Amino acid sequence: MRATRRNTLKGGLGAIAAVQLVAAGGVAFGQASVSPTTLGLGNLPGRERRALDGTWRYILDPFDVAGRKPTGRRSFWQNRIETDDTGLIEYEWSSSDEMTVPGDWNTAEPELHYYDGPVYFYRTLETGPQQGLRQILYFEAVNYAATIWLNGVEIARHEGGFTPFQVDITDILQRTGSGVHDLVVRADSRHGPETVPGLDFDWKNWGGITRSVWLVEVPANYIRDVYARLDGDELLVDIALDGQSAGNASLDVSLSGSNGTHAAQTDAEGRATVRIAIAGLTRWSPDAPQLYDLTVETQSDRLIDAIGLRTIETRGREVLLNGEPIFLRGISMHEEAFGPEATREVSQAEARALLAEAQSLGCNFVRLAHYPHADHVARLADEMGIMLWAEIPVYWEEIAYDSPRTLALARQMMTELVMRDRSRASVVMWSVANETPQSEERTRFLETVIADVRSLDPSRLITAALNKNVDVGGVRDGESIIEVRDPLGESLDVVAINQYEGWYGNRTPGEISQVSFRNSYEKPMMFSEFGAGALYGHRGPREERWTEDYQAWLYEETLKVVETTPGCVGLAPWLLKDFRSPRRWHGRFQDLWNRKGLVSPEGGRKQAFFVLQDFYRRKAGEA
Ligand code: GCB
Repeated sequence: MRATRRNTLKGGLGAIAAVQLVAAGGVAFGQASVSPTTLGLGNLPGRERRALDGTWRYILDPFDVAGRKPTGRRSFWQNRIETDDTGLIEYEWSSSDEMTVPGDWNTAEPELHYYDGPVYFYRTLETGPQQGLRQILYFEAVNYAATIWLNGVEIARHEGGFTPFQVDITDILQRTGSGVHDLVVRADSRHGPETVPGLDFDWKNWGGITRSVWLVEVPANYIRDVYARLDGDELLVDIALDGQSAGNASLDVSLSGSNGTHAAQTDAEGRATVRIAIAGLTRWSPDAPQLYDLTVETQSDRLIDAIGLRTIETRGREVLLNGEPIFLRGISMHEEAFGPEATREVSQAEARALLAEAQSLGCNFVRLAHYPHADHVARLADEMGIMLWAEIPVYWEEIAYDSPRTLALARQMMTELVMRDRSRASVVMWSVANETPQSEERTRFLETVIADVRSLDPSRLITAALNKNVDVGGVRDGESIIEVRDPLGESLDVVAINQYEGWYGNRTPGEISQVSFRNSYEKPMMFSEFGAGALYGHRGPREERWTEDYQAWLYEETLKVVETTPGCVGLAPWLLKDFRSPRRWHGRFQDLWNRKGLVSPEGGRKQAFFVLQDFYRRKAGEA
């Protein structure tokens, strides 16, 4: 079965989806013949859908034998049963172990805590062809590489652990008819030299079907995507229809709170743009996170999305929200829920708790590090009034910046993220990378990704967290001037830097005031990270590392520098909550957790939390 993409994207990005990305570790199942839809359905929550979450069976293949040396005996993608004429079969789905989807296998089973490799998942899917409807399997995220089979036939592959992909199974169902179908997913959590991220990253590599799986039903002629953003006093709505009657079709668009319905006609390719005057409607902001229902209706389909109306732009060294300068009172955060043991799966309620903690800290901005967080996070932020930074895991130096395969992968990931979230008012910034080493290849690589983002979504700011090894501009009277001179800065709207004065390197927190930061670009600058490790409850003299007191002191000193840095539009210190990382080995203080959180895994607030909270209260008062 060939899953074809029916629409290509304007701006020459169509080629991305044609790239056949082989699973990490070079696993390829015969000739690559399928490719999942990269640019598929927008607005998942607005669709008719059935969750395929719950109990799935699983089989572990630690040596990747089935992938590398497939035989009928271990063809896990088929639901085979041994009978006299089939010969030996060394697995049986109906007696295999069970696991809950969505979830990560690391916390589901104690013995899988550090398992890194392929796992096959199985469940049945009861459905059949439906007159006038298309049925689409939608995976919110599988970490890291996924292969999907329906009734033993490979129907899709996808690489990248944090973005959605989908496959239209309508035609298969037409052929196979109604009944109980076998659905198998292979999730391979391994990374390699050409993956994104690469082989080294500072978070736990949670493996599995980590977000929900859906069977989405859309009419044969359906609204595939709606992209809404402000253009001055007008809402600009781009609509893409799919299906045989997508071209020259009529549709209606309306926005709650504004008068009337706007009729339009699609072009031959099924696209239309509608402009809606929004004078008099409330602009979305952290102080007033007002949302309006945007409804698009065709003859056969109707899609509603709750959207916020706001602009975000820069003016010289300022960031303007709805035309007014804004200071980003931020915090960085990984996607891990509160609790004694972290998990990758973060439910809506858990995501809300994390964002609410950021708001208690006084934040109006959250950096979602270092990869796309779940779909519901930006929706919650829309509702709660939090601006977001959304990023892909082009992270550190172990990315093959000279590899066309890796570039295609990064472009695909960024595209999947932007297509998913580009109507969310909360997302104000796309970040293309974190702490990448300076080289020509790196800069060219990221400039290509940036060009994609600008063509997909010209309405947001683009940034990247630049490396802490910024050039030292000079030393004067014992003072160090650190200037941001990464050539990538040319292509960014906001220059963001990660800096760890007082933690990494030789300076103590007391010496942080000797440093001043400069940005050589006539652009806004922000601190995308700073911080120190502290074990919750560990108190002592402030000179002692790992104490809450040291961390609080470092915050006090760094915040003074933040205040005096010219053109500094905000900060997102590292980070809200301690998180799991296998490369944090200190037995006493880390115990395989990165302890730079302002709160402990279970939510205990450290002293530095209150230092930053005071600072943000003051900043909010100044606004
Ligand atoms: C960084 C990275 C972040 C790490 C952090 C640390 O610069 O961007 O992912 O977790 O430092 O704790 O060292």
